[in-house]
Amino acid sequence: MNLKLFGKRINRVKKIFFRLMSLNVNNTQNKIDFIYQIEQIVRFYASFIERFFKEVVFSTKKVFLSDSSVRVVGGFAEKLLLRVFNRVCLSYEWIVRWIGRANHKDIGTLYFIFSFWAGLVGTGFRVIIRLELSRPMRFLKDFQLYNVVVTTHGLVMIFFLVMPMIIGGFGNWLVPLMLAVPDMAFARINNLRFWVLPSSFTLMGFSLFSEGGFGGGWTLYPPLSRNIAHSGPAIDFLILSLHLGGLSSIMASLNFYRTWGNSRSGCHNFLRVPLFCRSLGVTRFLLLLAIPVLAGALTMLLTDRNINTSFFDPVGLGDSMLFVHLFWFFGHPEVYILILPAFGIISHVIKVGVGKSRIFGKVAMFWAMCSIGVLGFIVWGHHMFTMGINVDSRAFFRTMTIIIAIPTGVKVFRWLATLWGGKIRRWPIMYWALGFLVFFTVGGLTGIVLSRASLDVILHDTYYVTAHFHYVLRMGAVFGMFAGFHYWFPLFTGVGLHGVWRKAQFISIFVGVNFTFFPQHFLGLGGMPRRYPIYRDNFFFFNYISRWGSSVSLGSLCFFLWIMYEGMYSQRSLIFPLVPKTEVEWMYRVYPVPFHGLMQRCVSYQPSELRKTMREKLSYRVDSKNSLK
Ligand SMILES: [Cu+2]
Repeated sequence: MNLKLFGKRINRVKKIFFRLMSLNVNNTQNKIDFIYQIEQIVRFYASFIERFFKEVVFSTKKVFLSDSSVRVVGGFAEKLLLRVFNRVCLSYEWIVRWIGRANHKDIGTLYFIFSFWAGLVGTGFRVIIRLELSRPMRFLKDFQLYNVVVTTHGLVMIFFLVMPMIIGGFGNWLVPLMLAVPDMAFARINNLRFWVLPSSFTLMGFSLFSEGGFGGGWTLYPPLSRNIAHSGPAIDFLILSLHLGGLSSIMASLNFYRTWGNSRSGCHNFLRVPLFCRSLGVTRFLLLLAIPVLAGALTMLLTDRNINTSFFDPVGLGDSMLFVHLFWFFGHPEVYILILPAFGIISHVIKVGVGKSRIFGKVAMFWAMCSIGVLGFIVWGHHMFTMGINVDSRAFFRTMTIIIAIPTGVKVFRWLATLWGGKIRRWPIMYWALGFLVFFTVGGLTGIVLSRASLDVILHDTYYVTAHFHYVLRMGAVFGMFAGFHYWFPLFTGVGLHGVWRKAQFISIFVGVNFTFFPQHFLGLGGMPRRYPIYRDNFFFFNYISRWGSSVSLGSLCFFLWIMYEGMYSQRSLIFPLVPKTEVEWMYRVYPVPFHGLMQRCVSYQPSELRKTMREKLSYRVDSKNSLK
């Protein structure tokens, strides 16, 4: 083994933590001046505090402070303030880097941090839900509060965990690497699109804490979302929050298409774009078509609430059904927005996990995703079977929904065909990928059950639906994210996580989520409705199991936090990834991937300068050869 190279790489890897947290020391003199000035200011304020204690506190004689103790207080204040201001000015560059700059890798990391944190918030809500349902009316004893928790759990998980992580996090990190381009096409917009997201999340927090919050479910149906039921500003905050989130998504989509369509180099033709990028391409298409419809519906709701229009108010000849149509025209593509990037991730993970250099039927995979995307726009009526929709429409929407099973089946069978004959490696990523395959299929099958209008009339708004979409999203999208996270984590950070513990974590979460959600099928078939904190005694048993499953997966999540901490702490460096050379994002062979990739360096030179540099390099080589002789 080349020891020098080995040592170099180890050093590089050890810098990862500092690369994440520290600063570039470029303008040392400026920084020293800056720190000196700050120090002077701090000393002034500290002396002011000391004088304050001496002249005000001490002179009133109410507080018995001796002269020396005043000096101690002043000295302590000085030290404390100095320390704080030192940190601030030392972190000046840190702040500029993480807030102001627009490197796609940094923004991807920010997305991961933000969405992971939002995921923890959503987890908190689901823990509350399960505690409440462990016995009827056990915990919150408040219907509205329970409904607020349920609503916020749904919104947070969809808009602030899955979408930002899978599109923003993975997308930002991997799309430029996979397309071999320097950065996203509009790097500043990329930065902006991230920073509207915390604002959006804050608005959602405002909604939660203003006048009891909004408890009408994530679908925001009127009349529950009209003034008649929620007169406070909670729903207005929520609408603004979703508007901002939608703005972020639209900016991101345009940016992606610009990067995909215009920044690719000529030799990198469309057929060679990796499947993850293609899945994102379809996702972006869905976002661009669906988000404006949601925005329109929400704006109409906003004007209904605030400037007395009556789009959704029957009294003014409006129609509540209009909102439901518009919402689900967005909402059904939204679930494909959540799951399609996971399809892309799983394709990569399965391909590498069985040691094959290509996925079985890549072209068909792409067209399957396209047809899922297009069909996703004409099935929204399957959410409205119980709302007085006519029989012909029911037949249409039912048929269309069942037809989506075909491209989905194409994808599942192609993943199986890729697995077939390969050597399935016992890597944690394969555990997650196989878990995805099995449970996504289970969720898809219950989806076919629900697509039958006659069955849906019975099962609508029961726990059967809850179980169905949690199998698709909790065990589909989130397992896909876990698979991708474990697969690309060494690429992002240069270190590996603990091999055995990751498998243990998978098994614990596998047990946890199945114990949580499988009993919910039985609850739904038994007729237990969603969104109620109270239930009949005969539903106790399955709710009890579900509650314990939820606790197991909570423990598993804590275990995952520990695994991440341990991985960063132990710094197990990645030297030779066992990834075929077809995987373009791994082509750097230095991990973590350099802050400025190879491509960026090429592009930043003018061609003439590049030629000059190349000539210099060549002549240097020739010279060194000659001198060796
Ligand atoms: Cu749907």
